[in-house]
Amino acid sequence: MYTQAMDLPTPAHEQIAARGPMTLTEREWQAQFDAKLDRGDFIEAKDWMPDAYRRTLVRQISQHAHSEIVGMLPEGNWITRAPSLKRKAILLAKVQDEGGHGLYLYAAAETLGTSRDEMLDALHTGRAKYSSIFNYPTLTWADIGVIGWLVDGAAIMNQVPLCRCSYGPYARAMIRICKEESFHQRQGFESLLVLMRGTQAQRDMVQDAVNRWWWPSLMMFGPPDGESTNGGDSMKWGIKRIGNDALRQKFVDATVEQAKVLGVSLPDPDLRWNEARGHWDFGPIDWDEFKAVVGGHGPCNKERLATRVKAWNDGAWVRDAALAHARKREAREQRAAA
Ligand code: FAQ
Repeated sequence: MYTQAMDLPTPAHEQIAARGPMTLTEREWQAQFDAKLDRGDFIEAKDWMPDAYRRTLVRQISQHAHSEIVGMLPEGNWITRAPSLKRKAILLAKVQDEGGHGLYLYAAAETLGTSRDEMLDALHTGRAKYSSIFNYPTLTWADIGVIGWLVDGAAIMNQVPLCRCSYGPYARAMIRICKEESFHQRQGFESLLVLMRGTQAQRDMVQDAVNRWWWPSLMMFGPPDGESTNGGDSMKWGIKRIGNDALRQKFVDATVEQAKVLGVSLPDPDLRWNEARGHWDFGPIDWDEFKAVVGGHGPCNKERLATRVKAWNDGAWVRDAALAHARKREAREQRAAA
Protein backbone atom coordinates (compact mmCIF):
# COMPACT_ATOMS: atom_id res chain seq x y z
CA MET A 1 0.00 0.00 0.00
CA TYR A 2 0.86 3.66 -0.19
CA THR A 3 3.91 4.52 1.87
CA GLN A 4 6.71 7.05 1.75
CA ALA A 5 9.12 4.79 3.54
CA MET A 6 11.75 2.45 2.20
CA ASP A 7 10.96 -1.20 1.52
CA LEU A 8 10.53 -3.19 4.68
CA PRO A 9 13.77 -4.99 5.51
CA THR A 10 13.99 -8.69 6.19
CA PRO A 11 15.57 -8.97 9.64
CA ALA A 12 19.21 -10.11 9.51
CA HIS A 13 18.59 -13.36 11.39
CA GLU A 14 15.83 -14.30 8.90
CA GLN A 15 18.11 -13.53 5.96
CA ILE A 16 20.78 -15.80 7.38
CA ALA A 17 18.27 -18.53 8.22
CA ALA A 18 17.01 -18.36 4.64
CA ARG A 19 20.58 -18.83 3.33
CA GLY A 20 21.05 -22.10 5.20
CA PRO A 21 21.76 -23.47 8.66
CA MET A 22 22.54 -20.80 11.20
CA THR A 23 26.13 -20.63 12.27
CA LEU A 24 25.32 -18.66 15.39
CA THR A 25 22.85 -19.78 17.98
CA GLU A 26 20.19 -17.48 19.27
CA ARG A 27 22.19 -17.13 22.47
CA GLU A 28 25.16 -15.84 20.53
CA TRP A 29 22.98 -13.33 18.69
CA GLN A 30 21.68 -12.20 22.07
CA ALA A 31 25.23 -11.89 23.41
CA GLN A 32 26.23 -9.75 20.42
CA PHE A 33 23.15 -7.59 20.92
CA ASP A 34 23.91 -7.15 24.65
CA ALA A 35 27.54 -6.30 23.90
CA LYS A 36 26.44 -3.61 21.46
CA LEU A 37 24.16 -2.10 24.11
CA ASP A 38 27.01 -2.24 26.65
CA ARG A 39 29.36 -0.44 24.26
CA GLY A 40 26.68 2.18 23.63
CA ASP A 41 26.55 1.31 19.90
CA PHE A 42 23.31 1.86 18.03
CA ILE A 43 21.16 -1.12 17.07
CA GLU A 44 20.33 -0.68 13.38
CA ALA A 45 17.35 -1.83 11.34
CA LYS A 46 18.97 -4.93 9.86
CA ASP A 47 20.69 -6.04 13.08
CA TRP A 48 19.39 -9.00 15.03
CA MET A 49 17.29 -7.90 17.98
CA PRO A 50 15.09 -9.75 20.50
CA ASP A 51 11.43 -9.84 19.48
CA ALA A 52 10.40 -8.09 22.68
CA TYR A 53 12.83 -5.21 21.94
CA ARG A 54 11.36 -4.87 18.44
CA ARG A 55 7.79 -5.00 19.79
CA THR A 56 8.30 -2.34 22.43
CA LEU A 57 10.04 -0.05 19.94
CA VAL A 58 7.14 -0.37 17.49
CA ARG A 59 4.74 0.25 20.38
CA GLN A 60 6.52 3.37 21.61
CA ILE A 61 7.52 4.86 18.25
CA SER A 62 4.10 4.35 16.68
CA GLN A 63 2.36 5.82 19.74
CA HIS A 64 4.75 8.73 19.55
CA ALA A 65 3.97 9.19 15.84
CA HIS A 66 0.22 9.05 16.49
CA SER A 67 0.66 11.65 19.26
CA GLU A 68 2.31 14.05 16.84
CA ILE A 69 -0.44 13.58 14.27
CA VAL A 70 -3.36 13.78 16.70
CA GLY A 71 -1.46 16.60 18.43
CA MET A 72 -1.94 18.75 15.32
CA LEU A 73 -5.68 18.94 16.03
CA PRO A 74 -5.98 21.04 19.22
CA GLU A 75 -3.75 23.77 17.77
CA GLY A 76 -4.94 23.42 14.17
CA ASN A 77 -8.30 24.43 15.55
CA TRP A 78 -6.86 27.95 16.18
CA ILE A 79 -5.08 28.62 12.87
CA THR A 80 -8.04 30.54 11.44
CA ARG A 81 -8.48 32.47 14.69
CA ALA A 82 -4.89 33.48 15.47
CA PRO A 83 -4.91 37.15 16.52
CA SER A 84 -2.35 38.43 13.96
CA LEU A 85 -0.67 37.40 10.72
CA LYS A 86 2.58 36.83 12.64
CA ARG A 87 0.91 34.46 15.12
CA LYS A 88 -0.91 32.69 12.30
CA ALA A 89 2.36 32.11 10.39
CA ILE A 90 4.08 30.78 13.53
CA LEU A 91 1.18 28.48 14.37
CA LEU A 92 0.94 27.18 10.81
CA ALA A 93 4.66 26.38 10.83
CA LYS A 94 4.39 24.67 14.21
CA VAL A 95 1.45 22.49 13.25
CA GLN A 96 3.22 21.59 10.01
CA ASP A 97 6.31 20.62 12.03
CA GLU A 98 4.19 18.24 14.14
CA GLY A 99 2.98 16.57 10.94
CA GLY A 100 6.62 16.19 9.84
CA HIS A 101 7.54 14.64 13.21
CA GLY A 102 4.76 12.10 12.78
CA LEU A 103 6.09 11.15 9.35
CA TYR A 104 9.72 10.71 10.48
CA LEU A 105 8.48 8.56 13.34
CA TYR A 106 6.23 6.37 11.18
CA ALA A 107 9.24 5.88 8.88
CA ALA A 108 11.43 4.94 11.89
CA ALA A 109 8.81 2.41 13.04
CA GLU A 110 8.54 1.00 9.51
CA THR A 111 12.24 0.06 9.62
CA LEU A 112 11.21 -2.47 12.29
CA GLY A 113 8.96 -4.32 9.86
CA THR A 114 5.55 -2.83 10.68
CA SER A 115 3.80 -1.05 7.82
CA ARG A 116 2.34 2.41 8.13
CA ASP A 117 -1.05 1.02 7.12
CA GLU A 118 -0.95 -1.39 10.06
CA MET A 119 -0.05 1.41 12.47
CA LEU A 120 -2.74 3.73 11.14
CA ASP A 121 -5.31 0.98 11.24
CA ALA A 122 -4.47 0.43 14.91
CA LEU A 123 -4.97 4.16 15.55
CA HIS A 124 -8.20 4.44 13.59
CA THR A 125 -9.76 1.41 15.24
CA GLY A 126 -8.86 2.63 18.74
CA ARG A 127 -6.29 -0.14 19.41
CA ALA A 128 -3.27 2.19 19.51
CA LYS A 129 -2.59 4.80 22.14
CA TYR A 130 -1.54 8.40 21.67
CA SER A 131 -0.60 10.93 24.33
CA SER A 132 -3.34 11.66 26.85
CA ILE A 133 -2.67 15.40 26.57
CA PHE A 134 -4.30 15.74 23.16
CA ASN A 135 -7.70 14.77 24.51
CA TYR A 136 -8.16 18.13 26.20
CA PRO A 137 -9.87 21.06 24.45
CA THR A 138 -8.25 24.36 23.42
CA LEU A 139 -10.79 26.88 24.67
CA THR A 140 -9.00 30.23 24.28
CA TRP A 141 -6.03 31.73 22.42
CA ALA A 142 -3.99 31.49 25.63
CA ASP A 143 -4.28 27.68 25.38
CA ILE A 144 -2.07 27.85 22.28
CA GLY A 145 0.70 29.64 24.18
CA VAL A 146 0.32 27.25 27.11
CA ILE A 147 0.56 24.21 24.81
CA GLY A 148 3.86 25.60 23.50
CA TRP A 149 5.18 26.37 26.95
CA LEU A 150 3.98 23.35 28.94
CA VAL A 151 3.12 20.61 26.42
CA ASP A 152 6.11 21.16 24.14
CA GLY A 153 8.19 21.81 27.27
CA ALA A 154 7.19 18.41 28.67
CA ALA A 155 7.70 16.83 25.25
CA ILE A 156 11.29 18.12 25.03
CA MET A 157 12.11 17.04 28.57
CA ASN A 158 10.95 13.54 27.68
CA GLN A 159 12.42 13.47 24.18
CA VAL A 160 15.96 14.82 24.57
CA PRO A 161 17.05 11.56 26.26
CA LEU A 162 15.51 9.68 23.31
CA CYS A 163 18.19 11.23 21.06
CA ARG A 164 20.49 8.74 22.84
CA CYS A 165 18.05 5.85 22.48
CA SER A 166 19.72 2.56 21.53
CA TYR A 167 17.76 2.19 18.27
CA GLY A 168 19.56 4.26 15.62
CA PRO A 169 16.65 5.28 13.35
CA TYR A 170 14.58 6.50 16.34
CA ALA A 171 17.53 8.32 17.96
CA ARG A 172 18.39 10.11 14.70
CA ALA A 173 14.76 11.14 14.09
CA MET A 174 14.64 12.58 17.60
CA ILE A 175 17.56 14.96 17.01
CA ARG A 176 15.68 17.05 14.46
CA ILE A 177 12.40 16.70 16.33
CA CYS A 178 13.94 18.07 19.53
CA LYS A 179 15.40 21.08 17.71
CA GLU A 180 11.96 21.92 16.40
CA GLU A 181 10.24 21.25 19.73
CA SER A 182 12.64 23.67 21.34
CA PHE A 183 11.47 26.41 18.95
CA HIS A 184 7.87 25.43 19.74
CA GLN A 185 8.43 25.77 23.45
CA ARG A 186 10.07 29.18 23.10
CA GLN A 187 7.36 30.57 20.84
CA GLY A 188 4.73 29.45 23.37
CA PHE A 189 6.56 31.12 26.23
CA GLU A 190 7.04 34.34 24.23
CA SER A 191 3.38 34.41 23.22
CA LEU A 192 2.38 34.10 26.89
CA LEU A 193 4.87 36.79 27.91
CA VAL A 194 3.18 39.21 25.47
CA LEU A 195 -0.26 38.35 26.86
CA MET A 196 0.97 38.75 30.46
CA ARG A 197 2.19 42.26 29.61
CA GLY A 198 -1.24 43.10 28.15
CA THR A 199 -4.58 43.74 29.83
CA GLN A 200 -5.97 42.16 33.01
CA ALA A 201 -8.38 40.15 30.83
CA GLN A 202 -5.41 38.72 28.91
CA ARG A 203 -3.57 37.84 32.12
CA ASP A 204 -6.71 36.13 33.45
CA MET A 205 -7.02 34.17 30.22
CA VAL A 206 -3.42 32.92 30.58
CA GLN A 207 -3.93 31.97 34.22
CA ASP A 208 -7.10 30.06 33.36
CA ALA A 209 -5.28 28.15 30.61
CA VAL A 210 -2.35 27.33 32.93
CA ASN A 211 -4.82 26.07 35.55
CA ARG A 212 -6.38 23.68 33.02
CA TRP A 213 -3.16 22.40 31.36
CA TRP A 214 -0.81 22.05 34.34
CA TRP A 215 -1.92 18.67 35.68
CA PRO A 216 -2.51 17.03 32.28
CA SER A 217 1.04 18.15 31.32
CA LEU A 218 2.47 16.31 34.34
CA MET A 219 0.54 13.19 33.25
CA MET A 220 2.30 13.22 29.87
CA PHE A 221 5.35 11.56 31.49
CA GLY A 222 3.33 8.43 32.14
CA PRO A 223 2.41 6.58 35.34
CA PRO A 224 4.68 6.53 38.40
CA ASP A 225 7.71 4.26 37.94
CA GLY A 226 6.13 1.61 40.18
CA GLU A 227 3.24 1.28 37.71
CA SER A 228 5.26 1.74 34.51
CA THR A 229 4.78 -1.67 32.90
CA ASN A 230 7.30 -1.08 30.12
CA GLY A 231 9.76 1.13 31.97
CA GLY A 232 12.04 -1.61 33.35
CA ASP A 233 12.66 -3.31 30.01
CA SER A 234 12.95 -0.02 28.16
CA MET A 235 15.62 1.21 30.59
CA LYS A 236 17.48 -2.10 30.40
CA TRP A 237 17.52 -1.87 26.60
CA GLY A 238 18.56 1.78 26.55
CA ILE A 239 15.34 2.88 24.84
CA LYS A 240 14.40 5.06 27.79
CA ARG A 241 17.40 6.64 29.51
CA ILE A 242 15.52 8.36 32.35
CA GLY A 243 12.40 7.07 34.13
CA ASN A 244 8.95 8.69 34.14
CA ASP A 245 9.18 10.14 37.68
CA ALA A 246 12.66 11.63 37.26
CA LEU A 247 11.64 13.34 34.01
CA ARG A 248 8.46 14.67 35.61
CA GLN A 249 10.51 16.10 38.47
CA LYS A 250 12.98 17.74 36.06
CA PHE A 251 10.03 19.30 34.26
CA VAL A 252 8.49 20.66 37.47
CA ASP A 253 11.84 22.08 38.61
CA ALA A 254 12.38 23.89 35.30
CA THR A 255 8.80 25.10 34.93
CA VAL A 256 8.36 26.60 38.40
CA GLU A 257 11.15 29.07 37.63
CA GLN A 258 9.66 29.89 34.21
CA ALA A 259 6.24 30.50 35.80
CA LYS A 260 7.86 33.11 38.06
CA VAL A 261 9.24 34.96 35.03
CA LEU A 262 5.82 34.87 33.38
CA GLY A 263 4.04 35.97 36.56
CA VAL A 264 1.55 33.09 36.59
CA SER A 265 0.84 30.79 39.50
CA LEU A 266 0.79 27.02 39.19
CA PRO A 267 -2.42 25.39 40.47
CA ASP A 268 -0.85 23.26 43.18
CA PRO A 269 -1.07 24.27 46.87
CA ASP A 270 1.55 21.63 47.74
CA LEU A 271 4.22 23.07 45.48
CA ARG A 272 7.20 24.01 47.64
CA TRP A 273 10.98 23.95 47.47
CA ASN A 274 12.50 21.00 49.32
CA GLU A 275 15.98 22.02 50.43
CA ALA A 276 16.95 18.49 51.44
CA ARG A 277 16.00 16.97 48.07
CA GLY A 278 17.11 19.98 46.04
CA HIS A 279 13.82 19.75 44.10
CA TRP A 280 10.31 21.18 44.11
CA ASP A 281 7.78 18.98 45.93
CA PHE A 282 4.43 18.81 44.22
CA GLY A 283 0.97 17.50 45.09
CA PRO A 284 -0.65 14.20 44.13
CA ILE A 285 -1.56 13.63 40.50
CA ASP A 286 -5.08 12.43 39.74
CA TRP A 287 -4.19 9.07 38.18
CA ASP A 288 -7.88 8.16 37.90
CA GLU A 289 -8.27 11.03 35.46
CA PHE A 290 -5.18 9.84 33.54
CA LYS A 291 -6.54 6.29 33.30
CA ALA A 292 -9.94 7.54 32.15
CA VAL A 293 -8.37 9.70 29.42
CA VAL A 294 -6.03 6.93 28.24
CA GLY A 295 -8.99 4.55 28.32
CA GLY A 296 -10.91 6.69 25.82
CA HIS A 297 -13.02 8.76 28.21
CA GLY A 298 -11.30 12.15 28.14
CA PRO A 299 -13.10 15.33 27.08
CA CYS A 300 -12.14 15.04 23.39
CA ASN A 301 -11.15 11.39 22.71
CA LYS A 302 -14.12 10.65 20.47
CA GLU A 303 -13.83 13.92 18.57
CA ARG A 304 -10.07 13.48 17.98
CA LEU A 305 -10.40 9.95 16.66
CA ALA A 306 -13.40 10.80 14.48
CA THR A 307 -11.48 13.74 12.96
CA ARG A 308 -8.49 11.53 12.12
CA VAL A 309 -10.65 8.78 10.62
CA LYS A 310 -12.53 11.34 8.49
CA ALA A 311 -9.24 12.88 7.30
CA TRP A 312 -7.97 9.40 6.36
CA ASN A 313 -11.16 8.52 4.48
CA ASP A 314 -11.36 11.91 2.75
CA GLY A 315 -7.73 11.53 1.66
CA ALA A 316 -8.27 8.14 -0.01
CA TRP A 317 -8.51 9.67 -3.48
CA VAL A 318 -5.13 11.41 -3.00
CA ARG A 319 -3.45 8.13 -2.06
CA ASP A 320 -5.13 6.35 -4.96
CA ALA A 321 -4.04 9.08 -7.39
CA ALA A 322 -0.45 8.98 -6.09
CA LEU A 323 -0.34 5.18 -6.50
CA ALA A 324 -1.82 5.36 -10.01
CA HIS A 325 0.74 8.02 -10.94
CA ALA A 326 3.62 5.94 -9.52
CA ARG A 327 2.43 2.85 -11.43
CA LYS A 328 2.15 4.83 -14.68
CA ARG A 329 5.61 6.30 -14.25
CA GLU A 330 7.12 2.91 -13.49
CA ALA A 331 5.48 1.40 -16.59
CA ARG A 332 6.78 4.32 -18.69
CA GLU A 333 10.30 3.84 -17.32
CA GLN A 334 10.17 0.10 -18.00
CA ARG A 335 9.02 0.72 -21.59
CA ALA A 336 11.82 3.23 -22.09
CA ALA A 337 14.41 0.81 -20.68
CA ALA A 338 13.18 -2.11 -22.84
N1 FAQ B 1 -0.69 9.06 27.31
O1 FAQ B 1 4.91 1.54 30.96
P1 FAQ B 1 4.71 2.97 30.73
C1 FAQ B 1 4.31 15.75 21.84
C2 FAQ B 1 0.75 4.33 28.55
S1 FAQ B 1 4.54 14.10 21.64
C3 FAQ B 1 -1.18 7.87 26.87
O2 FAQ B 1 5.44 3.92 31.60
P2 FAQ B 1 6.37 3.73 28.49
C4 FAQ B 1 4.72 16.64 20.72
C5 FAQ B 1 1.91 3.56 27.95
O3 FAQ B 1 1.88 3.64 26.54
C6 FAQ B 1 3.88 13.38 23.12
N2 FAQ B 1 -0.70 6.69 27.27
O4 FAQ B 1 5.00 3.29 29.18
C7 FAQ B 1 3.69 17.65 20.50
C8 FAQ B 1 1.67 2.19 28.48
O5 FAQ B 1 0.64 1.54 27.74
P3 FAQ B 1 0.99 0.37 26.67
C9 FAQ B 1 4.10 11.94 23.10
C10 FAQ B 1 0.37 6.72 28.11
O6 FAQ B 1 6.17 3.60 27.04
C11 FAQ B 1 3.60 18.78 21.30
C12 FAQ B 1 1.09 2.45 29.85
O7 FAQ B 1 0.59 3.78 29.83
N3 FAQ B 1 5.46 11.63 23.42
O8 FAQ B 1 3.82 16.10 22.83
C13 FAQ B 1 0.93 7.91 28.57
O9 FAQ B 1 7.52 3.02 29.10
C14 FAQ B 1 2.61 19.74 21.08
C15 FAQ B 1 2.12 2.30 30.96
O10 FAQ B 1 3.17 3.31 30.81
C16 FAQ B 1 5.96 10.40 23.26
O11 FAQ B 1 5.26 9.49 22.84
C17 FAQ B 1 0.36 9.12 28.13
N4 FAQ B 1 0.82 10.31 28.53
O12 FAQ B 1 6.50 5.27 28.88
C18 FAQ B 1 2.79 17.51 19.45
C19 FAQ B 1 7.43 10.23 23.60
N5 FAQ B 1 1.96 7.61 29.39
O13 FAQ B 1 1.81 0.98 25.58
C20 FAQ B 1 1.79 18.48 19.22
C21 FAQ B 1 7.87 8.80 23.45
C22 FAQ B 1 2.02 6.27 29.46
O14 FAQ B 1 1.78 -0.69 27.40
C23 FAQ B 1 1.72 19.61 20.04
N6 FAQ B 1 7.26 7.92 24.44
N7 FAQ B 1 1.06 5.75 28.70
O15 FAQ B 1 -0.35 -0.10 26.20
C24 FAQ B 1 7.76 7.75 25.68
O16 FAQ B 1 8.74 8.36 26.07
C25 FAQ B 1 7.09 6.72 26.55
O17 FAQ B 1 6.29 5.91 25.72
C26 FAQ B 1 6.22 7.35 27.69
C27 FAQ B 1 5.52 6.20 28.44
C28 FAQ B 1 7.12 8.08 28.69
C29 FAQ B 1 5.17 8.29 27.15
